[in-house]
Amino acid sequence: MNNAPIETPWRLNRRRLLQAAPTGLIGWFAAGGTLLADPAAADSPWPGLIAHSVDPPNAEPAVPTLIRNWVTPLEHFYIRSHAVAPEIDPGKFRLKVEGLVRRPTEFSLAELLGRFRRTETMATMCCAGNRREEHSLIKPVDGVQWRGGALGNALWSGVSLADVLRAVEIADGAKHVWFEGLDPHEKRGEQIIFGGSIPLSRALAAPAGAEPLLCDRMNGQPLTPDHGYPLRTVVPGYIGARSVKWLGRIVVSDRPSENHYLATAYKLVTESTPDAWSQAPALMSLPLQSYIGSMTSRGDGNVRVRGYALPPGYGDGLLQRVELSSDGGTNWKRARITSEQRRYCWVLWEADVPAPNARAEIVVRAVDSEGRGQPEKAAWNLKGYMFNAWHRKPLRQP
Ligand SMILES: Nc1nc2c(c(=O)[nH]1)N[C@H]1C(S)=C(S)[C@@H](COP(=O)(O)O)O[C@H]1N2
Ligand SMILES: [Mo]
Repeated sequence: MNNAPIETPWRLNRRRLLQAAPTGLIGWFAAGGTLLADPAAADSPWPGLIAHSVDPPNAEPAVPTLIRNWVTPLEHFYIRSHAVAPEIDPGKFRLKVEGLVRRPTEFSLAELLGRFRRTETMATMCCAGNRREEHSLIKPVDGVQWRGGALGNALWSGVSLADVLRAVEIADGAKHVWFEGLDPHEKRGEQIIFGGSIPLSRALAAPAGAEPLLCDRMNGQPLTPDHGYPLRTVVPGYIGARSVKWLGRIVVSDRPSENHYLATAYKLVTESTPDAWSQAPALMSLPLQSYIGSMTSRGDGNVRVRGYALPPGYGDGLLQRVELSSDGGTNWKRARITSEQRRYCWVLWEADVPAPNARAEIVVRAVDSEGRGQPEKAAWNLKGYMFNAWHRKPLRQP
């Protein structure tokens, strides 16, 4: 990774944007609008991302940038790692598949990719900690204070996890599939690795085009070191933590993984007691989500609002509608979906809503395909996961 100072794309973009912007947008800037304001991007070693930390790498794009594309370009794809990316020699790399299987196997990359059909999955990866910054307004929690950019949509490609599991012949009693990363790091004085598991049923049954993958390519390029080179899992609809990067071992088991990131982290608890941690279920499916990315004054009393919405990871993984209010939730206006719509993929939307005055607040909420909406308020939890309250954004920062 290049740590040298760079001319930040943020400064370039802002200047270019101002040059190219329609007058309405310049008016919005001049009026102190909140569009794109992102000082932290200036210090980031990743062009295109706001850095929260460099070691380990944690960075997210500014949301106005993120929502320009339905398929997220790599330079704007968030990075969430618990350790610096390990250096892995692709020639020496081996994936072990073992546990409750009749044919435990060790695959080289070439064997894995040569033996199974190439499979593509379009899916949105999203961190369970996305929007933690807002969650911390209820009561502060530790962890990376993600804004609304800890997600990205990509075309993942590799081999189907189900194909590999069938080839090694799953034995009786198998219920869970463990994944282990090759990224040892220290946690409370101990060396641990990142890992987790998913139910076997999820690994085996998935709609075509949304299959969990052992993935070596992202948007047509080899995975970058930060995104898990040479191999990672991708589990559509599940929290990002279940998509294990730098995958080194798969274990089929009758029980969930005992790895820290499955057994103790990524759970909703309100107090840190052994009982609370052991009793809470491990988080899997992503919650329904929506977010306002940009607001542009139209000069006619309306404001054009753009953003994203993410269907939940349960059910059919689709959305019914996205709606906005500028009067605190009395009247709602349906947004136009401006992107493709696919299972477990986000949508981009836009809407023109009345801006009654400069202090007005715009609110967005999404509704899933079964008619369930987002909560107006979200419950606090110790780790600040799964925050999906209606997103509110004042037209102008006070
Ligand atoms: N081995 C390993 N896999 C990992 C992680 C990690 O730290 N180590 N982070 C997880 C988390 S919390 C998320 S949200 C996603 C982020 O994937 P990305 O960095 O490619 O966006 O990777 C997951 N897989
Ligand atoms: Mo995450």
